[in-house]
Amino acid sequence: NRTGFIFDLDGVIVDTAKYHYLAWRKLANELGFEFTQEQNELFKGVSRKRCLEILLEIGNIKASQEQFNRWLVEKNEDYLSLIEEMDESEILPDVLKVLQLLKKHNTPIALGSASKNARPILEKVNLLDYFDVIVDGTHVAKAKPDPEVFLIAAKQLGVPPKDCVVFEDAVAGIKAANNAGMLSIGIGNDKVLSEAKYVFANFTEIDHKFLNKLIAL
Ligand code: B16
Ligand code: MG
Repeated sequence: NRTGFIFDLDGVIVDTAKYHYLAWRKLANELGFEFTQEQNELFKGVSRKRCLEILLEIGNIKASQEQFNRWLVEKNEDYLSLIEEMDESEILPDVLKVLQLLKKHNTPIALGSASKNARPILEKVNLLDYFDVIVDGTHVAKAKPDPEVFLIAAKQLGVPPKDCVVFEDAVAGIKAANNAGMLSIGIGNDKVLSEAKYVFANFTEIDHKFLNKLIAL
C-alpha cells in the first residue's frame, strides 16, 4: 500500500497565525479589550466561527446573530488584507524540500486545513501544484478534533486512513489525526503536542531516512 501524506496549513506550511492574531487583536481592541499572543494559542486549528465565540467570551461580550456575522466578515477582510502580500519567502523552513522529496517518489499529498482561505494562500506561496487533494474549511462540517477533514482527504487520495501520515501543529489537529486512525506527527513543542506519535520542532529536524521509512510504511 502507498502512504498518503496530509499537511495542515497554518503552523505547518506557513505561519499565518501571526496574521490571524493581528486581525483578531484589532477586532478585540475595537470592542474595548486586549487580546494577547498567549490567548491566540487557543485559536490554532480552530474554525473562524469558534474563534469569534472564544474572543467574545474573553471580552465578555454578547452579540446578536447579525452582529456576530458582521464581525466574522470584518475580521476576515482585515486578515485578507494582511496576507495579500504573502509570497514564497513565507514558506516555513524545509517544507519545500519535504514536498519535493515526496513528489519525487510519486507520493499522494493532501492539504487538510480548517481555513477557508487555504487555496488562495497555497496559490500565493506557489505550492498549489504539490497537492493532489485540498480539503479545507469550505468542505467540512465538523471541526478538528473531529477526524472529518482528514478522512475526506484520505478518501479523495484513495488511501486507507491507516496508511496516512498527518503533519499538524495544533493539539486539536493531532487529536483529529489520531481519531482518524492515522499516524500523527506534531510540528512544534513536544510538551504541547504530547499526544502525537512523533514530534519535531520543524521540518529541518526530519531527516531523509525517517521520511523514506514513512513513504515505505
Ligand atoms: P480562516 P489550519 C486554521 O488553519 C488556523 O490555525 C486557525 O487559527 C483559523 O482560525 C482557521 O484555520 C480558520 O481560518 O479564518 O482562514 O477560515 O491550522 O487548520 O491550517
Ligand atoms: Mg495548524
